[in-house]
Formats: sequence, C-alpha cells, structure tokens
Amino acid sequence: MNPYLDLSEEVNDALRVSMPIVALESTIITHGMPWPQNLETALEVENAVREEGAIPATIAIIGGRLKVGLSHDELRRLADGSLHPIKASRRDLPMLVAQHGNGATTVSGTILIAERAGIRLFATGGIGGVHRGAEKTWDVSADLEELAHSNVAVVCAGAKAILDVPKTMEYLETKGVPVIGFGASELPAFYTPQSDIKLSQHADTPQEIALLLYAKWALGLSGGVVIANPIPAQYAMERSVIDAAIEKAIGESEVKGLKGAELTPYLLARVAEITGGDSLEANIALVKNNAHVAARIAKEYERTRLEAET
Ligand code: PSU
Ligand code: MN
Repeated sequence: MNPYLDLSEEVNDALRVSMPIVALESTIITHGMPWPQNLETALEVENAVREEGAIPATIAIIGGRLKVGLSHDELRRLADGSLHPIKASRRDLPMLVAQHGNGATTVSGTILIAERAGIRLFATGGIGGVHRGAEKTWDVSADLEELAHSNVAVVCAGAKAILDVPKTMEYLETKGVPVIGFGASELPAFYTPQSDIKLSQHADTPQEIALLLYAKWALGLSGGVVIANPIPAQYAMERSVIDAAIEKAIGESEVKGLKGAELTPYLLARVAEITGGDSLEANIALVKNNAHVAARIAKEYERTRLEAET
C-alpha cells in the first residue's frame, strides 16, 4: 500500500473482505456547492451508497495525507471552509504531500487516489472537460487525462454545457475512454437528460456495465470508463432556462478574464445564482442518483470479479 495513503477503518475492512466500495470526490463539496448544502449533500450521497449495500469512500488530502474515507468531523471541516483546502488535481498532489497541506480532490485527484487504494467505482455530478474557447485558451481539464490513465469508472450525469461537449467527446475517444449511456442513447447534458449527441455505446443494467468493466481491465486496457447516467426526469431543468444561465455566466467569466482552476467553480456558482438555486437543486438530485447507480455497479463488479477469479 502506498505510504502516503490513509484508509479509514471502514474502507480498510471493506477492501479486505471485497465489499463493494464507491469513491466520492471532495471538490464538489468545497468548490462546487455552497455551505451548508454542501455538507448535507456529502452526507446524503454517502447514505445513498450505503442504502445500496456498498461502502462510501470520500477522498481528500488532509495534512498531506491521502485520505480515503472521511470522518464526519473531517467532512464538516472541509465543507465549512475551516481547513482552507485548495482544489487539488494531479499536479497539486506533490506539493500538498510535501508541505502537509489540505486539498479537496477533483475528479482527477480522486480517481488517481482511488486507484492506488484499489477502488474501481466512483460517483460524482459532472466531469471536467474541454472548455469552450479551448482553441484559444488551451483549457482542458486534467480529468480527461486522468480518465485515460487511472483504472476507475466514473458515474456522472454527462457533461454540462459550460464545456465544449463535442470536443470533450472527441478527446475521450482519442484517449480510448469508453462513454456508456446508462439506459440512454444520447449523452445526458447534466441538468437535462438529453443532448443532441448520440452515444455509440449503451447499457441498461448494472450487470452489463460490470461485465464491460471486467473485460476492459482483464484485457489490460488501462484507463477509466465514463458511465453517463441521465438526471431523473422529475428533477430535470428546462433546457432553454439552463442554457441561457450558462451563456450569461460564461459571458461574465470572459469579461472578468477568469481562467485556470477558478473558472469551473465560478461558473457553477453563477449558474446557481442566476437560476435562483434551481440548478443547485438539480445538481444535488443527480449526484445522489449517480451514487445509487455507482453502488449497484460496484456490487455487480465485485460479483463478476469473484466469479471470474475463483
Ligand atoms: N463539473 C461539475 N461539478 C463540479 C466539477 C465539475 O458539474 O463540481 C468539479 C469536479 O471536481 C471536476 C472539476 O473534477 O470541477 C474540474 O475542474 P477543472 O475544469 O478546473 O478541471
Ligand atoms: Mn481548467
């Protein structure tokens, strides 16, 4: 085991007896949602995983330790800002470890650490991707490169339109990352269940996905898989409303000249403000839904793996 990793007792026990585990990120708590909904959501998402009979493992860096599975107190201190965590992707890990710093892990930071802990399933809201205007800014999320390397499958609600979604899909294809629609033939657009982007692969059951994951890694094809799970219809937003909010937020970010790691958190917060909190409500609902699905897949994956290996 990596000497910088700190597994919680519960996660350690679960790994020992091959219980299904679902990794969860912490940037969504610290830079993706406001206090106190961020803490409430973090706890509800962990609960969603437990309800399915799997173990949640929220990941963050505290005092330079790579924590897999957080205590209630650690979650609260991340959520209320008292730990002052930076948004941590792959590039930030060496400094945080060397200087005993605190970091909230993005999708990239989380799946990198999950892989080192031996966790194969991860749930979040949305992944980072190729930003609009990337041909000028070169702003491409480290999430995409990490998905190309780390052997972890991500359940998300597709990609939101703060990104250039077609370019994001091209990037994933180039890197050999399968994008599977879960009960969907189109890529979900985060706040809405559909986009106009057809997917070449889809699956209707957790078992189908588990078999695909097993096959991928048994073939020696390293890297991740994106499982695109549409927001449940009752929580979906009106497309014209959310599109207008996103356009407005992007316009403002350009006027302010925002770039780098601060851009995504700014856009998420502004879209929530502009929609009067509706986008936050949708965001919370879809993350919980993703946690349920990831836990069901994790259970099937463990079953598949044990069957194949005994
Ligand atoms: N997209 C969302 N919600 C989020 C994020 C992305 O809908 O909270 C967060 C995730 O942690 C993701 C990160 O890994 O933003 C991507 O940031 P960047 O674009 O700076 O790579
Ligand atoms: Mn970026």
